[in-house]
Amino acid sequence: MAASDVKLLGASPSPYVNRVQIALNLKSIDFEFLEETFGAKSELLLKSNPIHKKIPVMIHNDKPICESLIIVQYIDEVWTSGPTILPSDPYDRAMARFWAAFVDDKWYPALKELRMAEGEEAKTAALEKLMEMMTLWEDAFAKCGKGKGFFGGECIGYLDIAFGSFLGWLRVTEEMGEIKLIDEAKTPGLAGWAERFCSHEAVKGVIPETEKLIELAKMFQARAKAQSQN
Ligand SMILES: N[C@@H](CCC(=O)N[C@@H](CS)C(=O)NCC(=O)O)C(=O)O
Repeated sequence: MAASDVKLLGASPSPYVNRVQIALNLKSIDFEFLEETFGAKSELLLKSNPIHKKIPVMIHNDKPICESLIIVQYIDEVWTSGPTILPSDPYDRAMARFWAAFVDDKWYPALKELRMAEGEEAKTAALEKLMEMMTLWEDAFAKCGKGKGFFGGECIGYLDIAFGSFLGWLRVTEEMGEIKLIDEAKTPGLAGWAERFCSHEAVKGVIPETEKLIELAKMFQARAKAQSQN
């Protein structure tokens, strides 16, 4: 597949964009990365994703595909020769989709809530909620991974990509809040998985360094504060 056939509209700090980068890397597909400027939306983005106006958008042979998880599934369906991303067993596939939806609907909003929480009471409540979810993840890892190294089993799969793409932002929350969310003692399965995931060839260099994300997080916080005072 020629490089010009696949374009990705995105921004490196976005975990949703990182999902698509990882899936394309896994399948060894060359693509052109079109970096969107933070706070501005290019004409191409508005034209390609007029409904949500969000990144990522993948343009394949001039046809836009939106929504990160839909793009990852599309990649798996189009490039069947590379490693398989979705589990082949229908039940395993259903579970991977269930937990991937949990990332977007419940877990990431809870992580964000903790990062933005102000005051001890709000922070403690948000942390408690998130720690309960981390226990659920430890259990889901054992069940989905069936004792192997990844949620997808021997290899990185759909749920690894869906959840793992948020590890950079998880570390930001840990460092800024001086807390531990993935812990050798409490969540040993996840701790080993996070290490393996981040050092995988398809992932290395995709998830930005924590320091860079912290700078961005501070900017978001300052902006949210300024907006709430206006
Ligand atoms: N559900 C979408 C979420 C994508 C998303 O929230 N993208 C953010 C960047 S991290 C964005 O484009 N935000 C711009 C906006 O909300 O206007 C997906 O999975 O692709």
